[in-house]
Amino acid sequence: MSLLIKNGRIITANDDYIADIFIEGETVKAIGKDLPFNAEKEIDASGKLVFPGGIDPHVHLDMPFMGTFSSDTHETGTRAALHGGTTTVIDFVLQQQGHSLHEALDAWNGRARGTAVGDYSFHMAVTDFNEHTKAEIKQMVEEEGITSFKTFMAYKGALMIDDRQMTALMQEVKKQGGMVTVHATNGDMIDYLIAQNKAAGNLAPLYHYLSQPEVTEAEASGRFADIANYTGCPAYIVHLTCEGALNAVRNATRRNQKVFVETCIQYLLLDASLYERNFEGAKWVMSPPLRQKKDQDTLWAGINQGLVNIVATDHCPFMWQQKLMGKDDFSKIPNGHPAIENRMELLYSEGVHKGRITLNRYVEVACTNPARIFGMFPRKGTIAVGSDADIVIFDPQEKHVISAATHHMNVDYSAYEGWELTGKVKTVLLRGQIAIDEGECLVPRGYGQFIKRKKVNAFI
Ligand code: DUC
Ligand code: ZN
Ligand code: ZN
Ligand code: ZN
Repeated sequence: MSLLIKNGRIITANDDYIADIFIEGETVKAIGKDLPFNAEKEIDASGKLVFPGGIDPHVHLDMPFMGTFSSDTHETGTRAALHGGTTTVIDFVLQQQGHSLHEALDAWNGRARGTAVGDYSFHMAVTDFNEHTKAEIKQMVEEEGITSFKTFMAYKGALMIDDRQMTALMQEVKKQGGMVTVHATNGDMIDYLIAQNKAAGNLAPLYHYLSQPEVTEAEASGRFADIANYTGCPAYIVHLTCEGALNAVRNATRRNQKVFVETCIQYLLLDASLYERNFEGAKWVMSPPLRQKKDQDTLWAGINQGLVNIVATDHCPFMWQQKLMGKDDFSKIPNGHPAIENRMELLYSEGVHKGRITLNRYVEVACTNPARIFGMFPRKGTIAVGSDADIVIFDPQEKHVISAATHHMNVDYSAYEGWELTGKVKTVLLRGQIAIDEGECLVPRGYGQFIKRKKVNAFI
């Protein structure tokens, strides 16, 4: 199939110009003014913005967690992502403690292969680092194209590794050309505060927030950066939420260390006052929790300072019935919120439309940096000759309202119900196919491909 997108305003991380894009098969073949090609299909993109497909490098699809499974499968989650202009996601494979990385990968392949609608890759979460796991790191990098290794400094007894394991893992990952990523919060402090609140009869969602104060994240972020600096391992902090944690990263830059930082859309837009709504606050029970307005300001500034490199979601949806598991005990509320479909439009409306970030910055943090940092660039994350034709045609004027009644995620509430946005995804291409057009998905279950990733270049 060949396709010509005419007269769109093409935005990449660096450029902003009006041109035509000629696509043949899965990739972009030519870009220029008045291209002299005949295509089987033409799309008039006059007056529209044309972005690279969004990349969300932090999602949890069909994940066993806290006694249940996140409610979007690889099929429903990637389809919803496409509706919102995200063409590639990176999902987390979770090693079970006492088991191998391979067993976990087999389980995730079993759920995602042949079902995902959009393209996807995997991070490998190492929850038990030992001699056997160590031997598997090289295989993951060399054979599976999985080059990022997620760690948890919290969730003791299920996911957490200690600093001894962290140091050893970083040494091995560095050697094999990978990157270590982290959920950076102090698990022991949090476990103590949870127990203290429960003992005092403080059981509402508000106490989820009060059990994970800013210091738990700032401390762990600094400790992680220090261990990474010592080992020389490329390092990335997922879902950074607050001023204290960003200051730990800022400090690391003073010794010329680069620590990559991801925040998530909810930490830019929502704050902890939502936990004052009694049990309704469970909709936003996630870890780390939402923070304060001053933290939102810090994060927006961090994006513009180049300290915050990526805006992801940590999409981890649960049905309201699942949230009710914690009706009488905040520590049993499954952690996570749905956003995979809303990220690109929320960030455009609240970021670009409201003048907080430029169009180029928008593409950089939502599309290009995720591809660069995680080894998919330039195949993904930009609009260029030879790149995959993953393209979003976007109407910057159209207004619309977010609602669970109209979203495509498999979850029965929206964390952004009633939000009025300016700017809407109109058409989405994934590897040259029209995947979404005017709210309809045109590619089948199983269209999504697993994307093998390259080794890490720490100096991007
Ligand atoms: N935080 C969440 O809110 N959900 C999934 C895992 C995590 O760390
Ligand atoms: Zn296997
Ligand atoms: Zn996390
Ligand atoms: Zn997560």
